[in-house]
Amino acid sequence: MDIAAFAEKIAQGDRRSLSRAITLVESGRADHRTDAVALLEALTQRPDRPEALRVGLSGTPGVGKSTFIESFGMMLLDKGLRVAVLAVDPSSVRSGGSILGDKTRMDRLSREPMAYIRPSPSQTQLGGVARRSRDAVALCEAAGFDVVIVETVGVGQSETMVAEMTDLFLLLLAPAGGDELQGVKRGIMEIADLILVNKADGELKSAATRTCADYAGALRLLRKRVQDPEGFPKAMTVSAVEETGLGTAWDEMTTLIDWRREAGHFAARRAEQARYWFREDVRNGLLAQLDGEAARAQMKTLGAAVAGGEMTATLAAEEMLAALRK
Ligand SMILES: Nc1nc2c(ncn2[C@@H]2O[C@H](COP(=O)(O)OP(=O)(O)O)[C@@H](O)[C@H]2O)c(=O)[nH]1
Ligand SMILES: [Mg+2]
Repeated sequence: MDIAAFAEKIAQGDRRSLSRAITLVESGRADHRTDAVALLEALTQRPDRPEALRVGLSGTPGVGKSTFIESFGMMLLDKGLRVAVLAVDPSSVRSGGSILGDKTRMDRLSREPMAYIRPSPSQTQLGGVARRSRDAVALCEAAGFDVVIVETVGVGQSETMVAEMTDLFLLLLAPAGGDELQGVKRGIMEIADLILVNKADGELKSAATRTCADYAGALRLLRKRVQDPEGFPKAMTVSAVEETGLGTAWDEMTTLIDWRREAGHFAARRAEQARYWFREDVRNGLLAQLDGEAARAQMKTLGAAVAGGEMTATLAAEEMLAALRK
C-alpha cells in the first residue's frame, strides 16, 4: 500500500479515502494494523496538520442525541464549519447495532457534502471500539473537519473513554418529570463541561428550565477543576427540534475552549490523552498476546500443572511471562 499517497488524499479531504482509512483502523487484521499505524503516523507528522475541535456527546437513549447532532451540525455548517460525527456505541458490542440503526438517522446532515457521519464499529470489546474510535477521530481531524463530534450512549465506561478522546464533553439530558435529579452518575457529572437539557419546548419547557436549574445547582457543588474558567461547567436548556439555544451552546463551547487554549489546558489535556492511549495500547497489546493460540495452550498446560500440584503458581506464572517475552 502507498501510505504517502493515501495520507495525501485524506489530507485533501477526500471522503472515500477517509472512509477506507477508518475501515482500516477498525480492522483487527495484523497487516491492516501495520498499514493503519503507518498511515496515522504519516498524517500526524505533517507540518500543516489541521486541528479540529473534538466534542464528546453523551446521553441515554431517547434524550435526543441524534436530533441534536443533526440540528447542531446543520448550524455549524451554516457557520462554514465542516462537521464529522462518529459513534462509540457500547450496545454494538453486544448486538452489532449502530447509531444509524435507530430511528433518527440524521437525514439532513448525512446529505450535506461538508458533513461526514460514521456509525460505530461492531466489536466484541468496548476497549477495542474505543481505541479505534480514537484513531477515527484523528483521521477526521487530519481530513480537515473543523468539529468532530463523538457520540456515545450513557452506559458504563463509554463516557470515560469518549472524554479521553475529546476536548469538550457535552452531557445531554431530558427534562425530569418530578423534582429528582435523573440519577446521573456523579462520575459523568464530573467529566461534563456543558450540560444541555434538551426538549425545552412546548409542554416540556418549564420542566426543562427546572431541571436545568437543578443541574446548575448540582454542578456548583462539584469540586472546582483547574481547566475551568469562572462559571464552568455550565447547564443550559436547548431544543433540538425547535433549534433554540444551539447558537448559545456553541458560543459557550468556544468561550470555554478559547480560555483553555489561552491558559495552556487544551494542549496539556491532549498530551495527557496521548499518554493515556499509549498506555491503553500497551496494556491491550499484552492482553492480546495472552489470547494467541500458543499462549492459550501454554496457559492451559501450566494451569493444569499448577492445579495438579506439580508446580507452584509462582513458578508457572514466571514461566508463562518468560514465554511471552520471547
Ligand atoms: N419535544 C422535543 N422532542 C425531541 C427533541 N429532540 C429530540 N426529541 C424527540 O425525542 C425522541 C428521541 O430522539 P433521538 O434524537 O432519536 O434520541 P437519541 O436516542 O438520544 O439519539 C424522538 O422522538 C425525537 O423527536 C426536542 O428538542 N424537543
Ligand atoms: Mg440516536
